[in-house]
Amino acid sequence: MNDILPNISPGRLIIVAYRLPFKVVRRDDDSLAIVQNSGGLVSAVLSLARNAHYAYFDPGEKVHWIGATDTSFPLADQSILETDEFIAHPVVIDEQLHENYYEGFCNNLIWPLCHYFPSLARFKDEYFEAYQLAHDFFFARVAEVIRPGDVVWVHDYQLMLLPAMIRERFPQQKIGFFFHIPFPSFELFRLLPVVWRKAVVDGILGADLIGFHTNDYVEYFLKTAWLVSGHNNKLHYIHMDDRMVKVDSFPISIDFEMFSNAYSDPETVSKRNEIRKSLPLKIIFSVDRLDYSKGIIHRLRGFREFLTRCPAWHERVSLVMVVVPSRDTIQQYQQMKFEIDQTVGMINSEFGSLGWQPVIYQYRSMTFAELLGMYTTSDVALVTPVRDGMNLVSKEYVASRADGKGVLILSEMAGAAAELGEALIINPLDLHNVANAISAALDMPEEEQIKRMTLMRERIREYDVFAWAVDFFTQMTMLEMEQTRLNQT
Ligand code: GDG
Repeated sequence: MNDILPNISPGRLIIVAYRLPFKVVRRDDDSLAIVQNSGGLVSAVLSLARNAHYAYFDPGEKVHWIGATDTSFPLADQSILETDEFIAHPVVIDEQLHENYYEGFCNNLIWPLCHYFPSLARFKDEYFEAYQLAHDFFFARVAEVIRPGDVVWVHDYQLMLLPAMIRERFPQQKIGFFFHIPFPSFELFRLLPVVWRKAVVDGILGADLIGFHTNDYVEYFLKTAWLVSGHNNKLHYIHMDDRMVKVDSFPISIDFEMFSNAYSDPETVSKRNEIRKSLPLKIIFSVDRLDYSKGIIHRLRGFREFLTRCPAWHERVSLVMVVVPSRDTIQQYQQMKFEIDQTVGMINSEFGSLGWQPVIYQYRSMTFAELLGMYTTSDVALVTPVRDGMNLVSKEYVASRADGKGVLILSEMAGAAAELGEALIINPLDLHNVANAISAALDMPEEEQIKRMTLMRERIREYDVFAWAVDFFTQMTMLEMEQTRLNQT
């Protein structure tokens, strides 16, 4: 990259995301250490920083990560805030502020609006005040850390005001922004009060490069930027007074090789044998966090419809449905869980027998080995969000099927559907459509499964999470070159 871009001098990479990707552990000698969480974003960032050929960042520098901590983080001991590759900068937000900022503005307003649940959105002045105030805390950390030449990469809906705050104080800084959830159509976005929606759009436009998962989200954002802020675009470029902003799609991905290699990992093999022994039937698998956007109830209704229509499959197939606990202190989520529990009970009591449980339902999280065991054993993965920014579970299922077998049923409302056209694409709200897809998946000949899987695997292998991150920064670099050229003319 340096050869191609001799004039670009590498700076440090500063990630700002709502959460720090670390947990605190106590060592045997009682001292504390921070341990990196695993996760797509962390791996992608590390690969960028480690790749010496990719000279956008200074390889001699650690990656700085600014993010909030949970209360277990021992702030007094600053010495543990550094790992071999990261320097963590904790942002401390007190409980009351956090309640209105994160639970309030982020999760009671932006999340439901962006996932097309406007009836669940709560509009409270104190939410927006807290959202702004919380940004001051994140910004203070950025201002402490930042140096000329650094690249700041801001993530997601919890930090939409931050790019403009950084731009105002550090006009020359290179700033990227990535949005992980769906950006909704203007008809949804316009429900935000006028001042709030303008602050949000102008906040995001503080970045040089703005990334979304799909072209649809890009189009919705561009239209919103025009209608809310009067900024028009030409082929995804917005010309501000003194600079250029680019808006584009970067479909986030996964570490393909890790999932693919895990197929033959001894731990996965042993889990697979365990599962096959205890459940010698066809297996349909689903796993997601407890959330109304994930379409868990719709999935159950579709499965029930399938059982009603296809008695020949009774006693021969089970749906293994894992729901990972999330936000379950909130009444709305408790209610949702109650409805799921009830629906599972109804299906099992209606169709089950002494030797057969149609839905095997677990409300817990799984270890990575268990997850891989399920991915690689399941005949069908049933992924039915009613709205999802991307959906990594669908990509992980495909990547882990190194045997080429298995069928993915995927909601058209997931960002991933734009890339995984060989899946059986369904509308999760249409239970007949879901039921038909389940039946087609269970009947699909092995040859066709392999044909579809192979195409999807190749696509994910090619554009994995590392390619995603490189793509983002390559575009940042091109933008910078273009800007330099324009400044010189
Ligand atoms: C947001 C957007 C977008 C889940 N349960 C267990 C477990 N997981 C892992 C999966 C997967 C991840 O969590 C879930 O990723 P998703 O993409 O499905 O969803 P969100 O968490 O809602 O993420 C989403 C994403 O950001 C990235 O931009 O795709 O649309 O909503 O990696 O494997 N992992 C383990 N045990 C579990 O029980 N080990």
